Amino acid sequence: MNAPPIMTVQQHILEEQRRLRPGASGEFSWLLSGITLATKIIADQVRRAGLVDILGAELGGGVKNVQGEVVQKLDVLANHALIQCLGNRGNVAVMASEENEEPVMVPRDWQHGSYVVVFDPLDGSSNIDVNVSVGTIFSIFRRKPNPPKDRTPLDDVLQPGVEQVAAGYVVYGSSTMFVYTAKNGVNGFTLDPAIGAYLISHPNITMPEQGSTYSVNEANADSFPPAYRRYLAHLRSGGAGRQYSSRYIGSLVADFHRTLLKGGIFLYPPTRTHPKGKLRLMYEANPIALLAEQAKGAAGDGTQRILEKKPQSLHERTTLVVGSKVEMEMLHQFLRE
Ligand code: AFP
Repeated sequence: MNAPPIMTVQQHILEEQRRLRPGASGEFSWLLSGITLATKIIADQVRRAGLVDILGAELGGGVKNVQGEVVQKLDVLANHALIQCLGNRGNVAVMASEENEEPVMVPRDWQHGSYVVVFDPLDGSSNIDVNVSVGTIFSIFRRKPNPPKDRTPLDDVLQPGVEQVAAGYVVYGSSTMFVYTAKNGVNGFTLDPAIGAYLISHPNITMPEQGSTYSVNEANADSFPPAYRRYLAHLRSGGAGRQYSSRYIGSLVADFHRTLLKGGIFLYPPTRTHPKGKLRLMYEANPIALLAEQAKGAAGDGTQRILEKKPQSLHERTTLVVGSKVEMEMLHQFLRE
């Protein structure tokens, strides 16, 4: 009987809560189970993307698939799954999604719901029709105490990343993996499709201090600020003490997942077309930054910690650099010079 214990994500969350916050109401684990449920629905749809006509560009309203069902774009479907599964937990007052212009208020729980969940339901979805990994990213906040009478859903959402109580992602890759932090380290769970449960597969993930991969869209390199260009040339020349490879999928969850497990650095610097960076602060950079820091890596925008940025709007963009300690410190040296 030397086999490791089978531990589901639900069990893990409950045990962590019992250990760290005895007397916790269980509300938080109930909320997270809404996310795991939604992501199992999404994983199932992603697996079938080639079979039912739901992949690729929007086909227009009213288009039917072979079963005569109205075709829904996969990211719309993923958004609905999360909104449905979180909206009936009873403790989520506000949700905000990459797919919705404005935050979504949960009318029934607006008064007493204590959580705010921000998500990108299907990040990297432009990769879906070429069978490349995509992901769901989420970030959870508590609602601010003592709100003004006229508080709006947006007031609840616009909190800096340091206020996150948990964050994570699911990568729909060669297997489906759920990776999350509740600010007590990072743990990874792999979906066992036979029993429909996420089982712990990567306990206490720690980013290596230095990796040997950098990840950046090099087609934009001519318009990166000079310090970024010099830094990348330094890595290529072996100046960081090892030979680097470049890996870029163009799907943040997949690119970060590799960086988290193998170390190295992911960069989306300012470019000519996106002078303030391309990635979204609230539902891409913030959750990824919390995971990176909890795994002993670092994340910034070139000048400050991502987690300290005060968001001005829900869909705000930011530069993002995230990765291992050594690569991040070296980058900051170049940016300071
Ligand atoms: P899509 O969801 O439109 O595919 O965008 C993906 C993304 O937001 C992020 O997942 C990638 O890291 C980044 O964009 C890729 O951007 P470039 O195509 O400009 O490299």
